[in-house]
Amino acid sequence: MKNIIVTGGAGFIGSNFVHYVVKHHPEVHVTVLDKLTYAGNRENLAGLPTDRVKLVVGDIADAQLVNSLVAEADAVVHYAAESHNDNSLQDPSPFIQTNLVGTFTLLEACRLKGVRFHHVSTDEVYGDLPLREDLPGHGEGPGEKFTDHTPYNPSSPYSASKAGSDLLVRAWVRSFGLQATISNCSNNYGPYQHIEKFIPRQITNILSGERPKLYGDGKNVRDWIHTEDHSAAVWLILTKGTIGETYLIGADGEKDNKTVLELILRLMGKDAQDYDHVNDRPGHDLRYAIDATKLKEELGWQPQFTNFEEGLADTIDWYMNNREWWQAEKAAVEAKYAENGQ
Ligand code: NAD
Ligand code: TDX
Repeated sequence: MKNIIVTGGAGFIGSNFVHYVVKHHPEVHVTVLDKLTYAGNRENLAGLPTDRVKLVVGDIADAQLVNSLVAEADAVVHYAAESHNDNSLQDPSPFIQTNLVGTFTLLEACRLKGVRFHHVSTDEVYGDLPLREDLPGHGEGPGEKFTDHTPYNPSSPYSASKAGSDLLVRAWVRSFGLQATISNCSNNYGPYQHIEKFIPRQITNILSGERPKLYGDGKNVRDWIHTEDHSAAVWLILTKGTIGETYLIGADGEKDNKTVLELILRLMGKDAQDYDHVNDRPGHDLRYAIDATKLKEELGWQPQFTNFEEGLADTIDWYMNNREWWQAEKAAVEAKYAENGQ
């Protein structure tokens, strides 16, 4: 595994993975293929050694470009996607183009060249779970978290497009013998996350003197994992995972949105009630929760960043210390939300 392509490597999780590989695997050269959409930023790769990381600005749906890059690679790690649920409710079309047609284009290139493929996906393909308080026994029994046997049941155009891309990968494995694995991870947090997403939006609201915005009653639960733990899991699956298998990645980090927001406010020295309730997201998934037993037992993965409060405090520091990274975009992101009463 000397030459890898990381698609979407200038986005949030992809760039964290590139930093992780540069730090921990000195023998590896990374080619980042990224279109630099609104969510991609070449600054996310700043400071990395140019002899080990090369950025190619281009579209994963450009078959000619993809074929030429894949011909030189040992593996493709596929992060590139349209990734924001709220955007998919306003305009689904780029989600279909990038997440489905783009993934198809990469799969065809890897099939033709016999190249290893790892597909990065989300727990949202499984739909949602009932809130623990609504479950008999309070949600501790089997079947009350997602496993790789949970039926697909996506809710939004975003999650449906990711579910479709996962199924394409499975078909390419079965029908063409593609050397591929899939991982479905829970909600990531950490540096370089776009300020449209929940945690950075609230931190940057507070830093800009605006009130944080909570959708609905804030009871919806997300299963938070630090992006560094996600990167370690993806590397392990890429190098040691069983071909054709799906691994779920999660760090037992379930928290409702209200709790997370109140913690952010407290860590930033504000009154924990100092936020607005805004319009809920249509079709808003109630709860995600991952059972990562397979990844732990088969590949020996364990999350390292399990102190959420500490990880959140570091993330807050990162946004405080990197204002120039987000400030220019803040007003436009908020104006777009305001159009929907959010
Ligand atoms: P992001 O939106 O921050 O980054 C996406 C990157 O892909 C950007 O750099 C963008 O420029 C690039 N891109 C978009 N369309 C492209 C195209 N057509 N060609 C080339 N590049 C393109 O997303 P993220 O949050 O870092 O998510 C990365 C991946 O991880 C996605 O596949 C997402 O589904 C998955 N995932 C995300 C989370 C999460 O919590 N954010 C959780 C589980 C899985
Ligand atoms: O301002 C907000 N207020 C709010 O209450 C925003 C932006 C979000 N929310 C809520 C909605 C969700 O319940 O916070 C929760 C998290 O929202 P997002 O950050 O938009 O994430 P989510 O919809 O859970 O999806 C994320 O995790 C799974 C990523 O964006 C996806 O790419 C990934 O697949």
